[in-house]
Amino acid sequence: MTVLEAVLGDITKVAVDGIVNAANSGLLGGGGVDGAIHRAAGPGLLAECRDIARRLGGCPAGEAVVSAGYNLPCKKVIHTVGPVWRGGGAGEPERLGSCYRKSLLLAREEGLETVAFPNISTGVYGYPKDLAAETAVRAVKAALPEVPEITRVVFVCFDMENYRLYQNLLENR
Ligand code: AR6
Repeated sequence: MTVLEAVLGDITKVAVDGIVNAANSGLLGGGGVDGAIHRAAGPGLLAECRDIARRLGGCPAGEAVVSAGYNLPCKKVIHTVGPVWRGGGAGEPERLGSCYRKSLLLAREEGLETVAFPNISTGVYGYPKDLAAETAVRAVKAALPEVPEITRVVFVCFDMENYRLYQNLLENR
């Protein structure tokens, strides 16, 4: 059975096979968790992201692409693009759920057994934290049967509010 857990901390420090980045569709870095991941990984990550962006023309919201981990402790970084919150009626829950599902499918394809997610879209993109947490946990649970090799999924929370939300949701699983 896959273990789902919430931890409070910095995703660049978590010991897992793959971490997920809350990127933007240009894939060329940014602030928040994206900035932290690029800083910790070093310049090789930006070079590879530039190549991916050139090849694929970027990454639309709800999709995911994979790169190496460079100086990070993980093997791979999965870059997914969350939706910008526009009030909830513009397909935001579907897109956000898709970020989690597609990231797990890609992790499986890459042979990763342990994966850490940040709280996608809940920073600059303005998604309400409670709604985002519910969607994240629901989407991950729904995808688990498709990714039986994945043994551990960590929700890495950077603030206490998110940490408490995830702890509550995971207690009631
Ligand atoms: N480890 C874990 N979580 C973090 C870290 C960290 N080191 N740093 C921030 N967070 P955001 P978004 C949390 O804004 O809303 C970027 O510029 C943060 O507290 O990083 O999806 C991209 O390039 C919040 O809970 O991502 C895009 O342009 C969560 O990570 C845009 O921001 C997500 O916040 C994406 O916006």
